[in-house]
Amino acid sequence: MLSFKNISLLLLGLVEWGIFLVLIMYKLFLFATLTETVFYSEGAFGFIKNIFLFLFYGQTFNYLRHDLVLVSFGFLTLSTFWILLFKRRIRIILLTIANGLLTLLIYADLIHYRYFGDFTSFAELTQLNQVRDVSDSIISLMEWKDLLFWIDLLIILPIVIFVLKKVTFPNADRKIFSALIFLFIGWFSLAQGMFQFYFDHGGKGIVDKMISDVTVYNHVGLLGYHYFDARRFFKDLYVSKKGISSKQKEQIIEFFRDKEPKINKETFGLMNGKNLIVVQVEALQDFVIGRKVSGIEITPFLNRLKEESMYFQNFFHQAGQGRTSDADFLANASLYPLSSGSVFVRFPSHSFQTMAKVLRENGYHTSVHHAFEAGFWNRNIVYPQWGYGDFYSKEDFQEGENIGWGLEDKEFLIQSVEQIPEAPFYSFLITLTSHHPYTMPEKHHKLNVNGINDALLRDYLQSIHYVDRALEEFVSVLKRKGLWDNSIVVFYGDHDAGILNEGEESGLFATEGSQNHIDFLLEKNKVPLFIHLPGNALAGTYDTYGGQVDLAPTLLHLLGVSTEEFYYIGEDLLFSENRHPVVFAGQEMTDGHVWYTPGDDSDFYKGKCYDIQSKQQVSVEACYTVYKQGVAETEISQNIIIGNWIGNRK
Ligand code: GP9
Ligand code: MN
Repeated sequence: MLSFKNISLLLLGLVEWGIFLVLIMYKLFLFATLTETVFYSEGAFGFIKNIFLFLFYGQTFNYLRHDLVLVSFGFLTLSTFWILLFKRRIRIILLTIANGLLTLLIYADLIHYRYFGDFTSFAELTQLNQVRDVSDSIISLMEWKDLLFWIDLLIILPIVIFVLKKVTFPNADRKIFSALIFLFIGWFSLAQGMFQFYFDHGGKGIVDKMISDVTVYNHVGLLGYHYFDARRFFKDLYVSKKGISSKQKEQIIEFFRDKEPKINKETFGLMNGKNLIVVQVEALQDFVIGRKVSGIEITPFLNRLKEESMYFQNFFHQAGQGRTSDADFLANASLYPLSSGSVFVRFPSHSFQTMAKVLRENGYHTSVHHAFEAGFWNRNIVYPQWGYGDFYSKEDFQEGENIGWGLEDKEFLIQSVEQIPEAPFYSFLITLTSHHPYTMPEKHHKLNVNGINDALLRDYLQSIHYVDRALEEFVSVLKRKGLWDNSIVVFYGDHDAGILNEGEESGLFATEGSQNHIDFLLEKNKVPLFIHLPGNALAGTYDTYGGQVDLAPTLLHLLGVSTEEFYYIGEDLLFSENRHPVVFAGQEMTDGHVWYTPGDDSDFYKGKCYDIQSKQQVSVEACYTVYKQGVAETEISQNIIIGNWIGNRK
């Protein structure tokens, strides 16, 4: 009977489930608000108003992606409708647990977003043991207002405990009928939202290429993103078991068959038999080079080094979510990293033509040094595979002063020199002191940064100033040991520091006051590259546009190892004609003439193209050639990685 009483009872039976849905939808909205993504600009009231207008008048708005709301609602309903099949007591317990778990996921995404600018991924969840090591960074990323995520649980938990203890529910309180209705509603919302995503917004392209996690989120919300991320993770697992398709194999072969050999004949083999020392410096960006604060140079040592070595002033980091590990992969394997997750984490056992492996085959001794947990980024699994004879990690270093994440760089670098194997050798060193959040004890603050308001920028500059001195001491030890004059010594930054905001104090500091968007784009990913050769050979400032992917061919060519037959995407930086583009994570790219920024899906024409010289936006067509090549290079890299191309060829 459809009496008033019956309807009321039905609704009452859905109360806790309804509350759960509202709370999680609210938290997803809160997430968007705090990260200033998608629909935040309308505020909560505007958001509700827009949903209302959409539901009753079919009006859609740019800022209200109705599919985004539908997908979130659909996922929530589909994943929890079955809870209605249980008796009320169990239902309440299950919903409370589901609320706790989803809150944890959304909150982890928030913290992740604050640091990395995107969300946690399935591949990272399998690496949760690393969380312990980053607890300091995580705490610094928390804010008081984040309590809004947890406050409902703080209120609900005592109520739940009370209700479960004191209240006896009637027996027949299962909601089979309601569960079925909501199964249908959930499925319908999800299907509707997904249809929109696939048909109206290029969803297939977005998910297939996974250009960026944020793009997926922009269309299908946080839960939708997690669904596609998990789907990709398991697909990868399957793909890497099975290998790549024969069409993809042909593409790889064709790509390298058509690739022009680019060797600078004058510099090839110039450093035959010399040692190679590569120092990857944590978060070192280029805007600090040559700059002063309160009349003091930020990097006095590197500024002097500029005169004695090759300094590339248009060199960029190309790391993605894998951060330090991506930079390491780019530099050592000359392939672009994955669009999501780290190669170290997702495919730690796959083979690559790494510099260590190649040089080892050429009679070099090889070592890698990093004073941190050996398991971080799976290094303990990856490095032996990559051809390093020795991996020196945290436990191999004697105790010294700890700053930030661990042993400070001076001690780290000096102790590393002791560990370096006998000549000829290749040693790869990864520094750590200048890691986010860049805080150091006061006594190490040697710059006067009083004129700067942005606390993070202040700490960053102090930290880089400190590292500059550490590098100076490192070089003086190399000189004392006679290594400076028979080694190629390389310094470069692993990735941006995550501190530059366009138009704000930090961004303006980096662009030296320029408000031009192009100036900001250029600075944000630029890292310095110094290649010092014995006798200051080839010293000078180079304009060539290049990135980390170009390091291995450049260095191997100097050492007289040809990479012509290698599956390397990079090109010798000393060969300056007709170069390939610099491609960034997220598929921005530049060739030094134009700069392409993609739109929010994979459609080339939705992107923006800028002319670097005139600093003006130009017709997107002007970026087409660069885009075509950049996308091809990225796809080839991904297939080589995922298909374990090098490993499977043996
Ligand atoms: C720690 C270091 C961390 O081992 O690699 O670097 P990150 O990837 O966080 O910049
Ligand atoms: Mn790093």
